[in-house]
Amino acid sequence: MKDSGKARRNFDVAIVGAGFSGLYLIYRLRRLGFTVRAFETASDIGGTWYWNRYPGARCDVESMQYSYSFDEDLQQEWNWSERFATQPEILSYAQHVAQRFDLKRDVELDTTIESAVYDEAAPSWTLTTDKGEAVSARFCVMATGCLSAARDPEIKGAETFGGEVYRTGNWPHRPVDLAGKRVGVIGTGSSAIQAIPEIAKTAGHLLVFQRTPNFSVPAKNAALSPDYVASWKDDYPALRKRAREETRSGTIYEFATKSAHAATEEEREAEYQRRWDKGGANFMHAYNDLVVDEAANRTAAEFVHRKIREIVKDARTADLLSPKDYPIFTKRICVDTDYYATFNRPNVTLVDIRTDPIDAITPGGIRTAGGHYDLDVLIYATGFDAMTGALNRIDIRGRGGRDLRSKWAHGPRAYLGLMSAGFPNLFMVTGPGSPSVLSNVITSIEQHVEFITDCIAHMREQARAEIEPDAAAEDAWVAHVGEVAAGTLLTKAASWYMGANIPGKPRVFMPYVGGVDRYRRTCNEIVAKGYEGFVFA
Ligand code: FAD
Ligand code: N01
Repeated sequence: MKDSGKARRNFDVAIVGAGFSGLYLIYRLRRLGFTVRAFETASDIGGTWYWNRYPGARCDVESMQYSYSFDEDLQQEWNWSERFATQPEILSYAQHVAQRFDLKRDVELDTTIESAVYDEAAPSWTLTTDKGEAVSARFCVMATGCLSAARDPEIKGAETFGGEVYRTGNWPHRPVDLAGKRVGVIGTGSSAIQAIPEIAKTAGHLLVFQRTPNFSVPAKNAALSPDYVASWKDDYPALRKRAREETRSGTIYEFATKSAHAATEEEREAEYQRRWDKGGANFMHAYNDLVVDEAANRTAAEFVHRKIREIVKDARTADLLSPKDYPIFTKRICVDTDYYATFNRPNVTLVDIRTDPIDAITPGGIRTAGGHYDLDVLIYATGFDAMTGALNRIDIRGRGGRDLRSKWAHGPRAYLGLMSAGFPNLFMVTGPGSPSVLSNVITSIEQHVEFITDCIAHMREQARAEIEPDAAAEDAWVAHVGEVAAGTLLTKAASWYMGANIPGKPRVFMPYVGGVDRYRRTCNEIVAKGYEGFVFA
């Protein structure tokens, strides 16, 4: 451990991360009278919306819903300009919240937490920063994000590339000029699907290196009308309550109550078309069995295949862009603006690296089995070590010096996705086993933060020093998360939900498919029963 010689500091609660989770934690804990300090790698707050500033980056949950609900004045005073907010607008919203509640004074920026070690005698956590400073706190909350550990793929020769290199998950803060350049994008996930149409507008030539095609639906983004904004603001408390308590996704969509099999082919076509025209992820709620019944699912997948064939003029490119080896909605649905149509541009080429794999990155571009592609710019849109990546990058040691990485070597284990047995007083926001990435994440963040901060306040009232999950309760929750996922089609895709995008990562379905409504009820019942499944000391 490096030693800065600075006096060791002590807080009631240490928070790692200053995205939407970390900011709300500071707000709640401070109001409850706790001393708190958040540590953030980035040079400013905002998390996801600080790092992912690639061209075209925006939200795919409608802006009237992708925002905090905890303060009525806040949600009334903030004005979103578009149906799906852009990254700069979401970042300025985060800045507005931080300023309004004076949150930044408790955030230490440009500071990465490298380790967190539990001292059973104290009891407290000692966090060590990359500057060699040690900070101690009775409680530690990991607000490190589910999609914050961006990754480069391991491709031979990557370090030899002589041109410019960018990553969607860590895009530069200065303007990037791609005008007239030969640009290569590796990856065709949500980030690439948003970025590609924008990059194509300026690049001299854009080569898209695709291994697995993704299903995408049009955003049909537009400026928000005053009437639509008023329809939300006039009824915000009730609508937020509905999203929280009556939806699986924490977002209000048009939820169907009937099976795809209950409709005729013509009715299905009309319904899919209506939702396609309206835009957004609402498409996936056309029938109530699309993620549980393969035949029902195929009707939606085939509709999107037909759309791709209609939009993309070159039949071979259309075929390559059509996912065929996993059901639709089993990877996160992408929401785009002109993605498929972009492949009609003369300056855009799709390279199928499934049949013509990348052999190496060279000083001048990418060499595949079939040839060499000359590039001035290489962009990695290759995703994240999701859900566990940011936690595993920290050396976390709990009771008896046991480390979390070893405990999770065969897959993450956490009770409610909030705490892991053997790691007392260490909480996680949107941890594995919580609905997190399957929901409007801000809805989930608010629920977790309220649970965690209420629990810490409860411990103060009850003069309790320690909390951790009972191992049997944790085992039962992990089994439940697996069972619910197995009852859907979601385990049928090699997705990042399953850890399948990271070589060597255990194939375990990580988020909780049961829904935010059911999850919230479960958490409330657990609290009502005196924090059932948790052990206090
Ligand atoms: P983050 O925003 O990821 O913040 C975590 C912070 O922790 C980061 O700033 C990171 O630097 C910091 N950190 C991590 N480890 C350490 C460490 N060891 N030391 C110090 N700091 C550390 N969700 C939706 O619901 N709807 C959407 O439309 C949507 N769009 C998205 C688009 C993109 C491009 C991405 C990547 C994610 C999207 N998400 C979306 C998910 C998004 O991550 C969440 O909505 C939300 O912003 C997460 O907030 P957070 O504070 O929990 O985590
Ligand atoms: O990452 P991804 P992302 N060689 O993992 C490819 C949220 N998000 O950043 O599928 C070649 O989805 C990989 O190919 P394959 C959202 O939750 C939301 O795009 O592994 N290719 C894939 O095509 C989303 O799901 C929005 O075969 C390689 C791509 O890289 C999540 O973040 C916007 C490779 C990675 O796709 C992650 O999205 C953006 C290799 N070695 C993000 N390794 C919204 O719209 C990886 N790939 C709200």
